[in-house]
Amino acid sequence: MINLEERSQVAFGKPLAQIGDAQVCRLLQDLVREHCQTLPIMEGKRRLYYVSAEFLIGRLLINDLINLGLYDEVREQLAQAGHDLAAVDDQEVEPSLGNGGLGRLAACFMDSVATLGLPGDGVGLNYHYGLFHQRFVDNQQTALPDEWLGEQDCLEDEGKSFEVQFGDFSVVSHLYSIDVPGYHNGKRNRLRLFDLEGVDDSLVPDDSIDFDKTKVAKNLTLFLYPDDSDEDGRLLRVYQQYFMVSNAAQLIVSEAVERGSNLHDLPDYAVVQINDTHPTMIIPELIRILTQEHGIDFEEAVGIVRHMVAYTNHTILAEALEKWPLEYLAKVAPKIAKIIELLDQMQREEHDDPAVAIIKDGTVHMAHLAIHYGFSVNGVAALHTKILEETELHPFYELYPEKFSNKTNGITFRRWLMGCNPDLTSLVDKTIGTDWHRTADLTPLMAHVDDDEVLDGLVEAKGKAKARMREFLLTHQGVTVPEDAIIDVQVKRIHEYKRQQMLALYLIWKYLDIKNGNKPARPITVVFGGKAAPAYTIAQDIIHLILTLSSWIANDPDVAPYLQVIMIENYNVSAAERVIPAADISEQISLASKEASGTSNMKFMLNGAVTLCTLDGANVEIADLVGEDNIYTFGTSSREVERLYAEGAYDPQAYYHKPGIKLLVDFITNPAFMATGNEERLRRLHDDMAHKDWFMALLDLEEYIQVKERVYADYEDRGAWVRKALVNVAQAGTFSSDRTIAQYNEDIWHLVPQK
Ligand code: NTF
Repeated sequence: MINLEERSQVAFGKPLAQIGDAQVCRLLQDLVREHCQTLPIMEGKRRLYYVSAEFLIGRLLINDLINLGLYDEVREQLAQAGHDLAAVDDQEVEPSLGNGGLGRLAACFMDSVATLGLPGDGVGLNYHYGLFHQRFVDNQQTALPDEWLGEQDCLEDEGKSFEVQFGDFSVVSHLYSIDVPGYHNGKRNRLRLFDLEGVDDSLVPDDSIDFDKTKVAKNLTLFLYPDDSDEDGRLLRVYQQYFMVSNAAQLIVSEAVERGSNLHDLPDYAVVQINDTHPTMIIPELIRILTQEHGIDFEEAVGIVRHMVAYTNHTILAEALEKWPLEYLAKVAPKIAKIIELLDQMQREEHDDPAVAIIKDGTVHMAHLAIHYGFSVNGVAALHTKILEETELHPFYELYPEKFSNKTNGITFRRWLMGCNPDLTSLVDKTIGTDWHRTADLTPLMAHVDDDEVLDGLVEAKGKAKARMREFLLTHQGVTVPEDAIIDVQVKRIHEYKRQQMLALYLIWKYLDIKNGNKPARPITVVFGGKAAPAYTIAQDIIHLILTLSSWIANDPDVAPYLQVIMIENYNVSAAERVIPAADISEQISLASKEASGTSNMKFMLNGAVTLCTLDGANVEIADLVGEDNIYTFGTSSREVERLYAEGAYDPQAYYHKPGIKLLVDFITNPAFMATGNEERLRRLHDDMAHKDWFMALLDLEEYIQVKERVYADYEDRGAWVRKALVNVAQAGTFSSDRTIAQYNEDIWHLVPQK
């Protein structure tokens, strides 16, 4: 039994009804913390260590209340005292420990690992200022430090420290952790975050993310992905990575020994999943510890590590596949560089093929190291894994077919339905009962696709979610969204391959069409959200185009009543939780073959949005599940895209000069429009699209415009549309991260679940 009334009296000497949202938030955080601390930590001889540079965990309060089984009771007691849980939740500062899909995936996975009763922890770094806080000034992105640590942060001090030896100095770490309670199972795991002892926050100014990158012994855990456009920045990333994995490896070895390992049997005690290539140096680091600190001979150490490390690939984009100059590694961690050279030699003795070499021309290919010296490689959606096997990693697939497998991504329904969409959750409960809370099976909803009561319920739930989003956008950005607007959303990191610029070109088309007198049946609100890496100029230009278009349209009285463009400032998990439940249309328009999986596509579907997509990543699997009547697909196939690249056969000029396209691209540099924005940015983007267009936005543009018009028209057949939406919800169960994690465990980790 919890008694918030009494807690309020004890903490603040006031009745619950008389304290503010911030105080209520404090009460609930204390409540959650106390409950978590009473839960035993999951036990098991063999444990998972999920090592990741990012954990985009989002606010914890609601998710923890749900998992601890306190949610309904708390909501009720708060309501009786006149408090709204969502408003209280808004008081929590969102931790800033991740960036995009890869980091959010890691967070969903931790929730599912705990929920399935598997003993396993996340291991990463405690960034004081995260990636950055995005602010828009003059319709451009500026990056500020994201200060999330403070009085009410969620970190527990584990009281553990390790020494990490770099080339010419050493540092000491300090371990903090965040509880990860399983859903209704009375146990917890932890997210374990290493910080740097003596880290110096004063290196960071208030109003920028520039800092002295050379003061490594003081800056290591200040930022996630510090700018790597210069050598100091690249070296700093290597320092961070080695700091992360050295700590992780020392933790793994010391805990295995505590549990009884003699280290020759280490794989019976620990399995390490490395999330993308950032943690790859854990392979040589474990070998170093086993050989140099525990006297195990080199070959045996290599064999031990080979049985305990598994690698997940999250991208085929060349620039995201990490390669470090060997000399960087030699400077940061000379012992590790030496071991990598030995591993490279060993590998060459087995396979005489430069395509699979670890070191090429003095450069270390981190993915190659992970594949040769790990026991498992997986892609994150069926198409992505197929591309890895057949193309990108084909020579490795020939060598080690048994190491490869697919693990299609997933999302936790605790956060992405129960937590963020209470009205849809109650509708589903009322319609099919609550078994899905455990099984994620929503297919019983299929029996209701012609049930008017359920369809009306879905319209009502969507309406309430839209109201919450409108309130969020009004308070956070001062924009008013029309009540009856179609909500059309593209939220994700800004990147050319995701093709936000293609949606921007559509908006120009739509703007001109409305100017020509073709008024849409109802207002359309297009919502963007996402950050661009500070060193990625074209992505900044795309943000500028979107923001400039947004103002341009808002200032045109002929068009503003029918078309609205909003770009959410500082898009993060909390904003996603407001926007995704409200969406009617989910934009997943990457150039086919380039989006490894996508995970927002799954969140939108689960919340009853209809997907408008290319056949890329997990969209392919969504399309198979819902059937062609319940999704809109378009665009050049991934096979054809691969051919165009291979043959250098795509010529953007050929598309640019089509009259219908030229008009749209040239709008960007039309003098009147340009006068409202930044000429340099708009010209650069225009020229890039017309002459380079590396991710082929112009290739698919005409078809995209046609399909979007069809989507908006179909939306007006309200009965048919809502039916589509319900089919999407009903088929989303496959994308529960509980399913994904069960597969990782079955095929890769082999942990024994706790009952
Ligand atoms: C991302 N990769 C992919 O771009 C997404 O398609 C995928 O859904 C997520 O990973 C999760 O698997 C990255 O963020 C990175 F860093 F690998 F580029």
